[in-house]
Amino acid sequence: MKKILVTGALGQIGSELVDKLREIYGSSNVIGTDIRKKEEAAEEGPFEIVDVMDGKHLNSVAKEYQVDTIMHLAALLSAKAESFPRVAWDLNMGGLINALEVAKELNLQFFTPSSIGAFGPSTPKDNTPQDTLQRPTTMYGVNKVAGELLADYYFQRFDVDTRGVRYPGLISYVAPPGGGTTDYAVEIYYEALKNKAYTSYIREGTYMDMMYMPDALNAIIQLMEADPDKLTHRNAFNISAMSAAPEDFAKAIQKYIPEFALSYSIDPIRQKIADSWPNSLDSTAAIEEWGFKAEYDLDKMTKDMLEKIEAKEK
Ligand code: NAD
Ligand code: AKB
Repeated sequence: MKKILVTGALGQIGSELVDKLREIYGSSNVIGTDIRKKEEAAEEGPFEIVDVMDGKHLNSVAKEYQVDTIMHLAALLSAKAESFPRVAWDLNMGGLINALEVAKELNLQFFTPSSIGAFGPSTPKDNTPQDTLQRPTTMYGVNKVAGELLADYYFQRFDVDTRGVRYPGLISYVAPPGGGTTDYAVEIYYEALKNKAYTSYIREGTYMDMMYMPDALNAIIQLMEADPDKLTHRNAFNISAMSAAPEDFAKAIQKYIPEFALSYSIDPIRQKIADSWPNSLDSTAAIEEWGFKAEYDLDKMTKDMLEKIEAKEK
């Protein structure tokens, strides 16, 4: 049985990942940690306040609970990182190396997500290969490329069992997104139900890869349980479920809310970030090496998102 510590556990991914891991491995075997506390309901299992910038404390909590795995999620996302680049560097790199050091010292399996943000304007835009040019022009992207390399380094140099994926924009209804470029693809569903209209800060025709949260969570579990002998790429597997632009979301929503109207008011900072990212990723390596498969396309996700948000907001 695994015993897993999750950092950044109250964020968009962590809020659902911790519950899913607890269903699989048992509540007492998943230790949620974050720099802040949950406001509303009590946690269903162990939870500790941990600032990932304090490596000693992270180490002592991992030791106290005798975990064998660390899933490191604490980070600043792309739009926020562009507003606070120095803070992003300190957290995204400092937190990561602290978590890797804990994994090295305590001999833990390690997971951390990279992103489509690890690519830049000179990367091939369509069906972006697994191994290709990575010259991102955002602080978030610089952090993600450095993070991919650092996780590879800890595997090669110290034999830490590091694994990771490059997530697309993630869409979910449980916790709000934390300040990324792809957040519009979550907001659009809430606004569709509330106001039957949405003003997108991303321009028409801007394609980015997206994925529904259940597929993102399954990917973590599958990759972490994969036979290590089959993994050629350990960190930063491209994974993709759909490539979509704002008008594609609008069309999918209009099947359920015909009067839904989409308008645009472009945010130049987030548009510039989006323009520097790929349109779609090639997931062949993830499919071949550990059997990655996405269950949700845009239509199936849209139906589920609208139903779940409606039920939640009642
Ligand atoms: P998020 O912003 O929703 O959550 C991050 C969490 O980290 C928050 O709960 C925050 O309180 C916590 N945190 C911030 N500073 C901390 C600190 N010093 N110590 C401990 N905790 C701290 O992020 P997310 O969307 O859940 O993303 C998690 C990881 O996945 C990040 O590495 C992100 O880059 C990556 N990722 C996310 C997406 C996405 O669409 N959500 C896509 C690609 C990659
Ligand atoms: C962001 O927009 O910053 C994230 C990501 C794709 O990494 N959703």
